[in-house]
Amino acid sequence: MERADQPSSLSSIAYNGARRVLGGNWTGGSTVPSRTLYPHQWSWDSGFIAIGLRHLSPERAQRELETLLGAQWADGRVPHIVFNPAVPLTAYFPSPDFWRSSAAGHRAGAPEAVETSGIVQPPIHAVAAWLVHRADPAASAHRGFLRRVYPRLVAWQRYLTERRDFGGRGLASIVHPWESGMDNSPCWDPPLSRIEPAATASFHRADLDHGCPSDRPTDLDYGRYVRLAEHYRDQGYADEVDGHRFAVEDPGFNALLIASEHALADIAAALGADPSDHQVRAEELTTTLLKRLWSQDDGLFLAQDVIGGEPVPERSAAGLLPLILPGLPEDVTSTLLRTAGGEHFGLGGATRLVPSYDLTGHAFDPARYWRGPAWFNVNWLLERGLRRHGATGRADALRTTLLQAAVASGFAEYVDPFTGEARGTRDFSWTAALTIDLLA
Ligand code: 9YW
Repeated sequence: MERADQPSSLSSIAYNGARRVLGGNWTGGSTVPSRTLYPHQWSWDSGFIAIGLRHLSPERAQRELETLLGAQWADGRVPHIVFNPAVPLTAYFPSPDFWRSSAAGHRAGAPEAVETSGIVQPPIHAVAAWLVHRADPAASAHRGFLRRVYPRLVAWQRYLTERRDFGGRGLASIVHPWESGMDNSPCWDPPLSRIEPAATASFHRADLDHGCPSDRPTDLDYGRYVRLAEHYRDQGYADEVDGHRFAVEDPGFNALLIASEHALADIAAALGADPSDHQVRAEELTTTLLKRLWSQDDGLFLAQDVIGGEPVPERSAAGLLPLILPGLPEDVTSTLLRTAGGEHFGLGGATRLVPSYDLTGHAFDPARYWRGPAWFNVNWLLERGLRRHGATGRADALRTTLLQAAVASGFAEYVDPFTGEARGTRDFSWTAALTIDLLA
């Protein structure tokens, strides 16, 4: 576990603290992101959590993913929340009575035995499943882990590349800001401005019972989130492009989609199946990502507003996430590396960790959720991206800063990108899980 560049005391404090957080947040079949703020199972959280858990217990990591995939809908979608029936409805908003997933008649085929949301989150899951398998291939094979999850993961990816291909070029669209995992990113402000917000008095924000209002999205944002989700629900969660008021191709979401397609190729090969369909698809999606979302002028990938028919002119850390991918042209990777370290994100200079949004952007706020603070999952992905593209020194430095910030912040949900000061909730699961992965 120890590395030459890592004082052993930091490693052991980080490891023991992270293990305590993950133990406390485990519910028996999955892990809550936070006992207070997020008392159910979240989709991309479980992917990151499984990546860390595999070092503590490969079997628990497998269960984490299998519990999530057990709530998959018949159309292949993996819901962004799987609700715990033992938790009171008032603990989190929107609760199951808002989403009404199990109500009869949904063409999308939501499960009847469990309540879920109807939207999705970024598809990190095949990446996670492959890493979990590799932690203990013999035990994984013995339990038939890959064999069970592979068809579900394929159905999930095909839901995204087929039913969510609203731009007609092969990339998946998100239909709600929550689907990006970066809820109130300034990238969603222009497409959201078309949405009439639901009246604030029509819902109760349970998040404000536990979170500080200045760290959270605004009431205006929430009014728009509620309106969009109600509309999707009232259309029976159908995915006809004309039925949507918000449809955006997000570079972060699509980078994970492509990384997962590569992971499916590895999984197929491990199962003795032909990986070539996944490989070809990953290459085609990468070509499309470059054609459609790359902006040389901005030095990173931009989101594309599918309904408005134009790129969203905002620099978000999501636009750096394709760095995790193989097969990018050399000039694109070198530009991305320059952008990460330049005035907009400041890595290795003005900032300790990459902020979620452009430091020079008009909407930058170092405290407010996805409008500036640094997040551990984003920085963990970038650490892998830096390493993949040979920036080893910068990856090592980012890794050390991540470990220090995780411990100093009490495994915070997010931190101030300049000072590392804790923001949001503490004892946050993916912060703990990715700490363990960085130590391994
Ligand atoms: C919410 C659970 C989720 C994350 C998202 C994050 C937040 C839920 O928490 O959304 O109520 O705001 O934005 O990425 O998965 O940790």
